[in-house]
Amino acid sequence: SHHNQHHHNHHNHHQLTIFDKIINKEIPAQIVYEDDKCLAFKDVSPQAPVHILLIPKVKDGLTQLQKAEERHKDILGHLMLKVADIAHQNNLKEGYRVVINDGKLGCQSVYHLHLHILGGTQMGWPPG
Ligand code: DGP
Repeated sequence: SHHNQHHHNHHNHHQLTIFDKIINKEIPAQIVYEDDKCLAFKDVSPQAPVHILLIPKVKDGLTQLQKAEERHKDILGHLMLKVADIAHQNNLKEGYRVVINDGKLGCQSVYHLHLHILGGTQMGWPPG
């Protein structure tokens, strides 16, 4: 039923995701930037010549952007401010795309907030 599906998703959103294993170095990833608060690594299924995911190391309920609350302001600001550094380090000097897929209709598949940084080619619009 719709109710059960909702309950199922709600439950999943509080569980660990594959990104926790990447943060904990339990599975390998091509890490391009790391500090005490965040981690950036190459997407395993790149949708552009450069496709990097940028994530907070501590999820703290930030399964997706629409769950953001006041307490997340610092980490959200930190992520936003790191995008340009990471993009420039990966030679995206003439521009790039930053995407957050939020929820089912946004095509989100991993419920640990992440920014996609895409580039290395002319991006299209609308994204579809
Ligand atoms: P989204 O659909 O917005 O939730 O994006 C999740 C992205 O995570 C998707 O582009 C593929 C990527 N991804 C999933 N599993 C792994 C993994 O194990 N390693 C890496 N590097 N990326 C992954």
